[in-house]
Amino acid sequence: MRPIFDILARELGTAKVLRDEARLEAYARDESGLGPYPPEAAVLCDSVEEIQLVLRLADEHRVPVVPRGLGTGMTGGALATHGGIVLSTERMQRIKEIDPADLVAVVEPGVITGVLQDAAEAAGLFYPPDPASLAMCSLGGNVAENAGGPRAFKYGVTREYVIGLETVLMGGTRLRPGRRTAKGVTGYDVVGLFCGSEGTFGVSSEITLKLLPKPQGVALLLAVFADPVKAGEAITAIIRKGYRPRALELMDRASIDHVRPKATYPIPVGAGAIVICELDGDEAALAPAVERCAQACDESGATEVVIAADEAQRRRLWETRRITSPSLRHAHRYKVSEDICVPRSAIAEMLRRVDKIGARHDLLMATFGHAGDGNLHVNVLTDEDHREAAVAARIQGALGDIFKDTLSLRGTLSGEHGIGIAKQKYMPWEQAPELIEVQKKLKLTLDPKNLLNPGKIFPT
Ligand code: 2HG
Ligand code: ZN
Repeated sequence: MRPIFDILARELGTAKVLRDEARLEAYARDESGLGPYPPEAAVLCDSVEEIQLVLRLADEHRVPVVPRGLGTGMTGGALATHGGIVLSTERMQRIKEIDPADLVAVVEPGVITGVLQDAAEAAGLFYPPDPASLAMCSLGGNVAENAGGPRAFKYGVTREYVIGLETVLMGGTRLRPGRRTAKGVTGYDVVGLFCGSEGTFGVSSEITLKLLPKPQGVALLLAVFADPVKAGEAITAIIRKGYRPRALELMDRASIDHVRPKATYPIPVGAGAIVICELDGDEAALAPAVERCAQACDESGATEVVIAADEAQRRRLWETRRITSPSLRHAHRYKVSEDICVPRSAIAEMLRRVDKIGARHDLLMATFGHAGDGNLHVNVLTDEDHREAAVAARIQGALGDIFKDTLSLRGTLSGEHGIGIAKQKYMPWEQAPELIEVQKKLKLTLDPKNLLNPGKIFPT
């Protein structure tokens, strides 16, 4: 047994240093479906000092450390593929401040995203980033993955809200990059660099977030189309007209049909695709804005447009949208979720190609997600044994085609889930060797022994 675990147990107490197989099970998986990769120990930190201790000792003893929020990541970023320690910030759940004058919140990394949103709203404020897992993901994980969600269409992703960090490097050095002010260009944008670094640069111990005033009103409409391509064209039409809903989502027939029996919102039967369009703003401007979007959908061939009657109905529709991913995972023996992103003008074309890819490889596909951003969750599903060579080859063939088509349309491999271990082999398809090399050098500048979340993002 490595001596570091005894030292950690002595310093932090055995309750915070988990070693037994049964307890480690919970830290061996995430939402990627990859693994299991049980770590040798999971250390549950309560403070920045404890994070520093773990990273100092791990560096001295040359033990890999994998930072973990609440394990909702979809690309294996929080998996201990190289053994070692999983450092969990799940217990650091304090909202330290919500300041309506400075328009900031200061939080510990284990705060659940939805909990911060509710607390901000209770103070008349607004924290926009809304990953679908908002009821069970943490802000530390959101920062590491630069998480996004439906409202990114109008408000952008996590990086746009993280203005300051306290973060600990491998070896234990504590840094406080960023600011509390509305603006600031002192030095490099180190905060921006850490957002989306997938836990390979440092472990956040405190996050300062920008808040907005809470929008006065919110309204939602749902438009039904014969097929996803038509829905994609409607989305492009709304964007071309310069309308600014806060979310512009799509669900295709496979996603809708799957989720309908569990839906708390009655999705029209026979829908080939739906577009969910949510708007916010001043009450007086809202009704005409909804009307304009509804008309754009009509003109693009919607067979039905329904406006949510009240707040309860609006919430029910989002619940239905949010359960799509976990529900598909439970229903199928194998699910791999992609989160490609294509330029907005190419949304309909990508949907056309996805349809062909499913047919070509004889695989069930369900596509949904943040289509207004061109960010499509193309889910490849099968009930066959995905470990069987022929099935695995079909799945790999489909994924390869999805990425090839995405890149040929000038898109990108990942719009919100990151690369992790799920997509690292495709990195050279998108990025030149020089660019990958620069990023690897950057990583080694911050972590010269390559011990913090090793083996992620880049091809190994
Ligand atoms: C969502 O938007 C999540 O629901 C998960 O990003 C997507 O499972 C998926 O494909
Ligand atoms: Zn998503």
